Amino acid sequence: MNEREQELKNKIDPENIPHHVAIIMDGNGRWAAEKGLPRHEGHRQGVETVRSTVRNSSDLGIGILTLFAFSTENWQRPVREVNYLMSLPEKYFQTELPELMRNNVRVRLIGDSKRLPRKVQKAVNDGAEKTKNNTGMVLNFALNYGSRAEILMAVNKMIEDAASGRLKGKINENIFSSYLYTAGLPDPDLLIRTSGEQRISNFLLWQLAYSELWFTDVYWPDFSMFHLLVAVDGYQQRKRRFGKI
Ligand code: V0D
Repeated sequence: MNEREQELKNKIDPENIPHHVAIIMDGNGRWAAEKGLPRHEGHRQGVETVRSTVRNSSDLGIGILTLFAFSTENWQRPVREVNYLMSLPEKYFQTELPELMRNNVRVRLIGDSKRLPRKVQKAVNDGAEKTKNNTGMVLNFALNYGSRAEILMAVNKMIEDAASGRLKGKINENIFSSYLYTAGLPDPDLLIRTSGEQRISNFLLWQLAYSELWFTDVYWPDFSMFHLLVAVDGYQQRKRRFGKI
């Protein structure tokens, strides 16, 4: 950690770290375009930022990190770009599995993974399987994820379960949550979106109902420990302000 980061770190209350942080990792393409590089270079650098952010989040004591890696809308990108993106999960585990094990990180997936290419399904299932007994931070990758589709999937499952008698009576918030991909996980305390856009973009619509939203202009490949600490500090300041009222 550099001096600027250490200074911020000292400001942060270790008792009040957001337990669940979700991130919309935006701006890889713009980062590459500004440097005159092809888009895939932005994605490649984006994976490096995933690596460092996983380590930094775990070091900070964040309990759950949820990363929006690929949305159901991302299929509309050029085929070559989609193909490149689909190679990333396998590459990620090839290089990162030892460190994930060392840091005791458990990988989980949210989204409609059944509709991903076979080799991607295998890579992510293997990664989740190999890390399933780790007891440290939960690293949740949202892959082929869309929140409205998730809500409809949940509704349709509830209809099915009601018809077969497995689900009885009125549906409350807890029952509804248990039908979502995020079943068993607490809602995010903090959502971070990089690259200047201030939208939720069909990400965790139900789960973000009470979350603090933090937007930064920094492109995802440039997102560092410093920016994570700024976001956590901002989160803590907002919480403190609430406490005073
Ligand atoms: C590119 C920025 C890690 C966003 C981050 C398939 C776009 C880097 C993964 C990954 C992507 C996903 C699941 C998993 C392990 C790793 C990833 C995609 C894109 C889309 F189990 N980075 N990453 N997946 N990028």
